[in-house]
Amino acid sequence: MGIKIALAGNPNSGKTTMFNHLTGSSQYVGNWPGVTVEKKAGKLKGHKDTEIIDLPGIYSLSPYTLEEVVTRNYLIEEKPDVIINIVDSTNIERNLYLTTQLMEIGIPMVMALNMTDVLRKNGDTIDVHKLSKYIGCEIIETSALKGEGCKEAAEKAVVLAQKKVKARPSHMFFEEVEKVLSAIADLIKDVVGQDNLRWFAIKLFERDQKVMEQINLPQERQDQIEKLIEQIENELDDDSESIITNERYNYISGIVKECVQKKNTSKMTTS
Ligand code: BGO
Repeated sequence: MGIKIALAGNPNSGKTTMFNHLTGSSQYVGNWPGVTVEKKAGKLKGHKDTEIIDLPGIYSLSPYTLEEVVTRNYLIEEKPDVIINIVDSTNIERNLYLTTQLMEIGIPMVMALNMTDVLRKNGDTIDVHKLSKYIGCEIIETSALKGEGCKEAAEKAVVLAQKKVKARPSHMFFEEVEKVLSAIADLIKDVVGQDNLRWFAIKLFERDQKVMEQINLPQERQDQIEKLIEQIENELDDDSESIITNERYNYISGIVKECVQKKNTSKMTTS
C-alpha cells in the first residue's frame, strides 16, 4: 500500500508553493466531501505510490471554521501516514500554535521550516537543533520558493511513514491540567484509538462539541468528565478552553525566546 503525506500549515506559509514543487504536474483537484473547500492532491515526484494531500491553510485545530474541521476530520479519520507541517520561519510564534496541536494527534510529523531565504535576508537566526528538541519533531529548513530543502523534507516524511515513528509532543501542560487529561484519557481509552488518545482528551477538556458528538460517550462518563473540568476551572479561575490556549501561548513564547534570534532585537539588547 502507498504512503499518504498530508501538508498542513498556516495560510501563506508556502504550502501551495511546496505542494507544486513536490508534485509537479501530477495534481488533481476536487472538493472535500460535503463542503466547498478545495481539495488538492498529487503524487510525490519520483514516487508513484506516494500521495500528497494539500490540507486547507489554518491557524488552529479548533472547531470554529470549515477549514479547521475539514483538516482535523481528515487527520483523525483518514489517518495519513505522515504530516509535513509547513512553518513560516519569519512568523514562527504564530505558526507554532498549530504545530503544537498537530503534534498531539499522534501522526508521524516532520516540520518544513520554510521561508528561510527571507529569514536569512533579514539577518535573523533560528536554532533548529534546539527547536527540534523542544517541539519533538525533526525539522528541515526549506525555501519552497527556491525549491531548497523540499525534496529532503518529503524524503524524511517517507522514512518516518515507513518506520511509523509516532509524533511525541514534548510539551506538557501544568501538572494539575495533566492530571485531569489523564483522568479523561482513562475514561475514553476504550472508545478512541491509543494513537489519538491525547488529542481526544484535550478536545474533551476544551468541551469541543464536535468531538463530544463524534465519540458519543455514555452520559455517566460525560458527567464524570464535566465534573473534572469544573473542578479545575474553579481551582484555576478560568474556563477550560482558555486554560489550554493560554498555556500553549506561554509555552510557545518560551520556545521562541530560546530559539529565535532577531537581528533588530539583538542589536537593541547589546547596545
Ligand atoms: C506570492 N521563500 C519566499 N521568499 N517566498 C515564499 C516561500 C519561500 O520559501 N514559500 C512561499 N513563498 P503560498 P499558502 C507573492 O504569491 O504557497 C511565497 O497560502 C506574490 N503573488 O511565492 O501561496 C509564495 O499556500 C506577489 O508569494 O502559501 C507566495 O500556504 C508578491 O509566499 C507566498 C510576493 O505562498 C505564499 C509574493 C502574486
